[in-house]
Amino acid sequence: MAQYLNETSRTFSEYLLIPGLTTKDCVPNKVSLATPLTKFDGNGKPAIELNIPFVSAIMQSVSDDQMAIALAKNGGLSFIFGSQSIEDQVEMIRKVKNYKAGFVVSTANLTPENTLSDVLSLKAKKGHSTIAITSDGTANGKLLGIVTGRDYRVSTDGLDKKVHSFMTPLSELVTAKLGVTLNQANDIIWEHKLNSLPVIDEDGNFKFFVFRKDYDHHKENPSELSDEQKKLLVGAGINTRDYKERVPALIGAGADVLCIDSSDGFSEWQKDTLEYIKSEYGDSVKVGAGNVVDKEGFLYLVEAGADFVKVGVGGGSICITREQKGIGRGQATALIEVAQARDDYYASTGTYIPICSDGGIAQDYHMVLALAMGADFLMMGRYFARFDESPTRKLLVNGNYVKEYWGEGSNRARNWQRYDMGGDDGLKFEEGVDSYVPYAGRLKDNLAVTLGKIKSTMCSCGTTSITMLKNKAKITLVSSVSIVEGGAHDVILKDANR
Ligand code: RVP
Repeated sequence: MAQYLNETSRTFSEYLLIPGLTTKDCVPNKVSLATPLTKFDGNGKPAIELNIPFVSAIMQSVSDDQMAIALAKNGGLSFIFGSQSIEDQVEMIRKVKNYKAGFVVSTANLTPENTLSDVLSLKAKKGHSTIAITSDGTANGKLLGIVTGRDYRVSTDGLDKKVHSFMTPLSELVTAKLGVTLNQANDIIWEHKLNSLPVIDEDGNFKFFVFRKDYDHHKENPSELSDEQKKLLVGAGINTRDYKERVPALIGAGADVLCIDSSDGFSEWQKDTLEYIKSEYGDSVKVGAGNVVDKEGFLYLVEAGADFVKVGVGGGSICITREQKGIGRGQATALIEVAQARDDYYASTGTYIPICSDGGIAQDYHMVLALAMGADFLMMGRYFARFDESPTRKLLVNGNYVKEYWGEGSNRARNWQRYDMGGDDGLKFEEGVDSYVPYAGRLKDNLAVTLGKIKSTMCSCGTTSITMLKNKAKITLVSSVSIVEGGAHDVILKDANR
């Protein structure tokens, strides 16, 4: 006989938080939103930690290199979608890792024998006005000088003028030796009022530029998520089909963390994929798995080697899996059960495996509820799809600006691997829709408001960290009648659009 779970499966909207004592030192600017992304290592610390508890969904309409850069600059992380060729995904990862967050390998280089015409066309092609002049015109040749817009005047200089006659030669350049830290490099930049500082090795070979404007950007984004070389962190989605080719290519391109992307992750396909990655790379490659909705699924993926586990089936805003297949579970109920399983696993083994609540966040307050219910971080699609930085078109529909947003299970995405049940004849039915979401502007501005709300709620609960919130939160179920009470009611609104 089938097993019946008597507990009703519930969503976030059915819960609220009860305020706790807010002490005077419990103020929003003291709240830390740092949270683990991957399994804790032997030192009791996560191998990777996020500065805000958000990752963007592994979707064509959400997570490309632009989104990844914007989100990492603000403390979160994107998983670049895997439903594209390995080459294209690798290229996106490279773009994020080469983003100018500190030491930049120069992509605009010439030799002294090149001409002003070459300088102008390279500048037009690459968009950089600082060009390194090296012995062989590569990014690692002997540095001989640099050319910037201040070294020539297009109106009076002949286009065939040789670079060596107008470049700023090495003898007049301030340079730094390889090994310099970013802070030291910035001190040199300020001391000498430079726009760029070339970094060279002991033999005079060119290695990097450090740009003044990057440092300014860096200061504007204090929660930036970057590695030791100040390169932004980025994740990548993978599938259970071509991982033997895709994973090495992504790791080679610098992906910091991987995640197996599947609507139903409680499968032997995921186990095989995890085991392959761990046997090839040991613990040096971090990989998440999912999605699951109960303890059994969680433990299965953990035993197979997952560094984090994603929770949620059928709750995504564009997802119709529940309607199509009749599988799934209310997101809140799934999360609460898996969070308990994670805590029990930690208590019995000493190993902490972070969990991610994926999909179904429809209101900002759902985020703080999900964290209180035990999510270490949240994956969101709809939320990020609304911003300038998402990869889709912004359109004017019925007088309102919208952005396109489609599911990975829609015909448009053609991501059949995500719904793979082992056959080889493609998908027979859709599990996602093609839709619009209201356009909302810049990611940074929206995040500031959302994070402000989360911090404010955490203070109302008397907590200043996500761990404290998980341990101290008091959560109550709400009746459908009291949900009505929670909005404006029994008044005539002056702004009918509210
Ligand atoms: P949401 O944030 O509610 O828009 O949900 C995003 C999540 O929905 C994704 O992270 C993924 O788990 C799921 N998804 C993506 N495509 C589809 C689909 O086509 N059914 N579902």
